[in-house]
Amino acid sequence: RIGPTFRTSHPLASGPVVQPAPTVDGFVETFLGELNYGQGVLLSQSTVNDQYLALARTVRRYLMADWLETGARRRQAQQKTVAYLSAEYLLGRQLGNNLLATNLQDVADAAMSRCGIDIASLRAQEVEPGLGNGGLGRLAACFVDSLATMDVPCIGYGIRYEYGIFRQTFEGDRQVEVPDSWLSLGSPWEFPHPERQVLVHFGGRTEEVTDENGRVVCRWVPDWNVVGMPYHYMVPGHRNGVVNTLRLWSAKATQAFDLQIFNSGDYAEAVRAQTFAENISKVLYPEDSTPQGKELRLQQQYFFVACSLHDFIDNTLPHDFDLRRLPERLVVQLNDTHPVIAIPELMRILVDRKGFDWDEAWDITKRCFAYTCHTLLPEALEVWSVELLGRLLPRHLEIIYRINEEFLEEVREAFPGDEMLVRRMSVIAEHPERSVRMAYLATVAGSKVNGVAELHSQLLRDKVLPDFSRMWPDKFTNVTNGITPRRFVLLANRRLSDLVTDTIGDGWVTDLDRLRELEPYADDASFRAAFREVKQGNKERLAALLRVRDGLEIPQDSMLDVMVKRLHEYKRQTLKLLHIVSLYDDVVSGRVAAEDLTPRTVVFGAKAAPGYHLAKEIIFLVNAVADTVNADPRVAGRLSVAFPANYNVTLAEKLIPAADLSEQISLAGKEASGTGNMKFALNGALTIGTDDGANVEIRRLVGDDHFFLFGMTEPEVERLRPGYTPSMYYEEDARLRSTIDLLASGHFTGGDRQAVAPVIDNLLHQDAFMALADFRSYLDAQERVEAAYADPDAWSRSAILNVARSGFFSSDRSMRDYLDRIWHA
Ligand code: Z16
Repeated sequence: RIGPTFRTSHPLASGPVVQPAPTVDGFVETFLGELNYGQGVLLSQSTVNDQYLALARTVRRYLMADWLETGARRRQAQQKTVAYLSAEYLLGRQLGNNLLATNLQDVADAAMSRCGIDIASLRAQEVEPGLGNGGLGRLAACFVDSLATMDVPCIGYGIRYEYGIFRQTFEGDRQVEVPDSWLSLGSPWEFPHPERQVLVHFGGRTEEVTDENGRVVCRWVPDWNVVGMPYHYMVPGHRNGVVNTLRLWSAKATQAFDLQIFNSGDYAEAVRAQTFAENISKVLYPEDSTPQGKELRLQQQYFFVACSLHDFIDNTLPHDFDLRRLPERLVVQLNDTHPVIAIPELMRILVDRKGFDWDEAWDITKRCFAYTCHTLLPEALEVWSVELLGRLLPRHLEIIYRINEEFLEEVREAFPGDEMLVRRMSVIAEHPERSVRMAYLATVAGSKVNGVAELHSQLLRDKVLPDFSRMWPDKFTNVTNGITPRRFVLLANRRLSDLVTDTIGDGWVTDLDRLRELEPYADDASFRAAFREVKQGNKERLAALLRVRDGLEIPQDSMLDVMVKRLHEYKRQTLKLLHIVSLYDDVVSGRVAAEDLTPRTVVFGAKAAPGYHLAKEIIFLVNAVADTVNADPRVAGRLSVAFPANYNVTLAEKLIPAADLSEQISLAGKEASGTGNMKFALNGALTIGTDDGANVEIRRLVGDDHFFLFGMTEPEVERLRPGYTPSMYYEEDARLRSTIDLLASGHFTGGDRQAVAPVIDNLLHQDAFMALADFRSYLDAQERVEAAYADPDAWSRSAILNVARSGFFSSDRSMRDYLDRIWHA
């Protein structure tokens, strides 16, 4: 701590924190105060950005009393706290969410219009904090929302990247990445806390020394360090007076470091050193589920983990806390392998700094951690070379080795004489280079390991960690992902929310199972008509947005078919592309009359990792097909393709409520869960999907008749895998052949066959995710979609049943499952 905490018995110090009046007058007064005294401008001179910042600071004033009080209550109660450790939080815009949480939407609207301000333009001014890549980061944001709404003590720990996920633009149909300087116009939602900054060490060596009790102990002699500066963000519960904290760390150079170099007279070197330190939290790595093993990324991971554990143990727990009881007060949830270095870090704190003996420290550590795995892709399971880890964190490497030695002894005892097994289970891999398997470390140390959907958890046990699940069957569990209905229904889909609330009351917002009460209304013609009006309204809102945002025209009387998610081969955007080309081909070849085509607008949203070349080729091809199809009068009004750039949470909130059809078409066994699938179902879209991830559970809940299933099952995929020959499907299926030939001909690329070659060659000769094998089945399912869509009453009945039966996918339920199965908090 920098200086002692202020303590006084002065009567004002224990008095209540005062909130501004939640009236239009009170709001106007606070807003003008913020504008004049906070921002330092007159209303008459203010810019939209000034007004946005003042509005944000006004809203946060209404949350402040609850925040301070929640903090005080948590310090008093001394309950078990969930420390959610996540390298990513994909929060989305804060203003709308916080107005919703405080129930100040209408007051704020009225107050702004009294000031002559259009609040919509202020909302549009906010740059969303895009501190995540995709599903994993958005999941973390949904979880902290639910925990606040459920009044569970939780601190979300993470990294305050100066640049979040890049902004995507298209130039000549190709993705170009622009840095996301989300902080540059001001950051009204964050609070720096220099009094809680933490020093983090790196590098150097270890040595053995004799301590004051004559014991030989290990000491880490690091050779450089940085400071972690925490920034706090409010996480309000839904209208319940609770505000939890998200604590994100930013890296700074240490003063001592600076001074030393400044005194040496080398100014340029000092500045360089500062830049070096600050690089650690400079930018989010833009890879979703295929991390590159870069040194800076390991630095980021250790940086935020070391800050977070130190913060909890030394600055959050009472000063005299007996750390033997740590597991009663702390449970650390590891969001994927990114924060797994926390395990040796806690061991180091306990053994090297707090003087515990190894066994006792290990017992405490094991009871504090639990690990969530989010993938099945082998390339996504993080591994750090021993060379790198030993260079950056030599003491942690020693600790990992000792954990592994003792663990492998345990394996030998449980399964005597099986040295192959010992080698397979070792936390240290020997090939292709000696390295640390972070998922294994997490499994050895964690009290629980969970997958994120039933199928995924099963495959995790059977395919990814079979030896571990044989050794510790009870360690493995499932918690199916969820999404927050506050942001993704109430905020994103006001029309649907009002209809639902008018019909069954507003209890569903915090008890999503109550959507079941809508089931009978699926058979009520006037409800169905109202439901269709909601969808139509959302489509119009989307069309208006895309017109100004992207210059795109979305036809109104057409099925809105949406595929939005990161660009990845396993997710199979190319399968969707083949479908579009085959529909187009049907018409231009004269096989199908344009009038017989179901009017359809396909919307894509997807970012590709900047170094993922094939993914970027796929983006190019989608754009090229979109250009050609949209310009061809032969399919005008029947088929169009829109690919708005820079899909993010803000766009998702507009797109998803407008969708009729949700595309969830990954190869079975590859998508751990998916969460977009849940958002669509809850907003009344029907799913066309494979038997993968949480699709399995969605289909089981909504019913087979209200879900368009296609494609191989996971066991079928595995049976087909050996000797899979994609060109065989090309040879044997005339429709597929015609589709691929049209693509390959250069028809969509101004005659340039070279431009399509990377994608076509891959499909015909690799097709690692078997798009060609599922093509036929996908087309058949799309025909079932068209038949169903032709009957608007039956379609809306199905859509209503999707909403009514998807309450299970609330992240409140996910949190209850974590609490019951893992945290026991
Ligand atoms: C990620 O977003 C996911 C997995 C992963 O290993 C790394 C990242 Cl950055 C995704 C999964 O792909 C998705 O299926 C799942 O729904 C999501 O994590 C949340 O669990």
